[in-house]
Amino acid sequence: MEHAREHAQISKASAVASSAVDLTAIKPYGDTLNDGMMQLSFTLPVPAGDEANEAAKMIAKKMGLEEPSVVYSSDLGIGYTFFILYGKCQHTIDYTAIKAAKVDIDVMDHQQCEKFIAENIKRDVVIVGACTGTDAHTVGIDAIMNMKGYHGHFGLERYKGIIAINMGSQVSNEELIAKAIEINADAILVSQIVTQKDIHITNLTNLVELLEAEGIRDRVILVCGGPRISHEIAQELGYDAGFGP
Ligand code: B12
Repeated sequence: MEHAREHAQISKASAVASSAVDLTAIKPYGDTLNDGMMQLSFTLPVPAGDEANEAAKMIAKKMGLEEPSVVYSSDLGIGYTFFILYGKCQHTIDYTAIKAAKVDIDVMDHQQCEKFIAENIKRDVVIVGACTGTDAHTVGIDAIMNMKGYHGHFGLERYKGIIAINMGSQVSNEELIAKAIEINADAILVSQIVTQKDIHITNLTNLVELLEAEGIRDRVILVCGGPRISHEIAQELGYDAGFGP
């Protein structure tokens, strides 16, 4: 009973807090509204110790965080230290003025997709996908393509009216394109999980260039996905759509 009352009080308090939010000037929230509290983590190439902690706080101050405090630091060995640090952000954002790029479509579920294909396309849709370049992460592309799917949604292999060919990982752009031409693919799906040194950008750009050179870019729907992919980035790179986690 006491627990339920506490819960009701907390819900009431949070409803009041959210109605007091000025959406034209939002800032990070930690303990109380507009306190600006942020947590960040990073590594410095210096051995752990008081000087290292001081250096971390100085970096945070230079980034505009006030009252920085190191709440955790750990020696990573051979002269590197990892930090978790709190600080107060002074900047605000006008949330009402934000325009985010979105995939602007009506989302169809499994049955609706199958019905749409049967009634409108009236033939099998051929889709080839791969995790490309040196990237060995298969779980993302499997989530989208494999029969069992992900998070309660079946993958494309399960769909009536779709022929889904999952080439797996570490597939070169050239191999992917050769397969797409061989099977006359309607769509190419690309997964990029490793993003170190922006390798995903280089690799995704190269695929578009090769498709253009082959003269087939306009004949396929080109979609990419991965943890650092957004629809906006995908479109900038010349893709029709992009999806993150
Ligand atoms: C499992 C794993 C591995 C396994 C992969 C096994 C396999 N068969 O896939 C193994 C052990 C092989 C591995 C190796 C490496 N890994 Co690894 N790995 C992971 C881990 C723990 C999980 C990845 C995963 O499966 N996620 C689950 C899936 C479902 O999520 P997802 O891939 O993001 O996919 C979703 C979306 O992104 C999207 N999506 C993805 N692709 C597509 C495609 C389309 C078309 C669409 C529509 C959507 C879509 O939909 C999916 C569902 O929501 C991550 C850390 C993490 N927690 O994410 C590190 C991680 C990805 N690995 C990392 C690294 C560095 C490596 C190695 C380089 C390590 C090393 N030094 O050897 C090697 C890379 C080798 C190589 N050549 O690629 C880093 C990448 C860092 C970076 N910024 O690039 C991570 C983030 C770990 C880390 N924090 O450092 N790894």
